[in-house]
Amino acid sequence: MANRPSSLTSAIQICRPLFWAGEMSHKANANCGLLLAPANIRGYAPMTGSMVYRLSVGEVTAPHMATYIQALSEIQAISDDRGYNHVAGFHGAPNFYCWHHQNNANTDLQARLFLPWHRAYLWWLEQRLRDRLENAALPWWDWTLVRDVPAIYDDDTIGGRRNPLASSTIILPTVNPPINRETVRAPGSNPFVRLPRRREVERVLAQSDWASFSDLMESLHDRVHVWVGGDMASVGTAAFDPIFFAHHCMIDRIWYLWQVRHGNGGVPNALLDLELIPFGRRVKDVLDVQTLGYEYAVDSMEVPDADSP
Ligand SMILES: [Cu+2]
Repeated sequence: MANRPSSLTSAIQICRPLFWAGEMSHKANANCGLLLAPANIRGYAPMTGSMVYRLSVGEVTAPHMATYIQALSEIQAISDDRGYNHVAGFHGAPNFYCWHHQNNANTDLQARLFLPWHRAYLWWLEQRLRDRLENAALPWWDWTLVRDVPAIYDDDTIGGRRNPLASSTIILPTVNPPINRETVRAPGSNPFVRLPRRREVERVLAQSDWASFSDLMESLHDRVHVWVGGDMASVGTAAFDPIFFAHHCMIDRIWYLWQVRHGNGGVPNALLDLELIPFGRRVKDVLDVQTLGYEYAVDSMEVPDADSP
């Protein structure tokens, strides 16, 4: 599966959760809006010109990783508001728009915006990537299966060039003291924290009400930040480490899987109209991933190219 013969066309199979498959009923699958998408999608090209398929973090030879790496290295080189450094600053320093544990630095409001705010955040970064390469999509790091920093995020160089997945340069001249350095990690160095296991995720997915699900997700999520360590362990700098987005993509995907199973019914009405600053979207605008232009392709497999002899 990892090595894709070039004579074969990759097909992305949608809506067939792999490791929660046993728990997914056919009814849940049938309700999944993803069935609007054809079962076989040639290559990774968006079907409508506006949809991308998020896949798991793959090998350096995987086409979706090559596209992602190219787009990411381009936006890391941009210093204005289209660039990675600027977007990373939305989460932590200098702007701290992010929501964790019902709090945000910029308001006294208490609201369970962790999942919707971060979904809008990922979407925002994905748009900046897609400004460079239309097919670029965030990959997710499934830390229940890959129990270490994925190799592709660990290598200093890829193809003789700087690896944009390994680090980024934090440039924060206006914070006190100013920061101008590469991000760092210390994976697994905290003896009190381990990466969440599949059964823990399954337990969280079984929660049927929004509040319990959101809170348990958030604490699983916290552990991964602490496990990666270094900049990831601090809200102020976490998003400057490119692995942040692979981790949060996994979180967003689990929310998506929860939505397939439980719907949105439990999201309180009071939450739906809250604005997700600075993305110009409200909670109700981010409940359906398709309207944000992406899907989670859960599995990929090879099928013979119909056009090849
Ligand atoms: Cu986080």
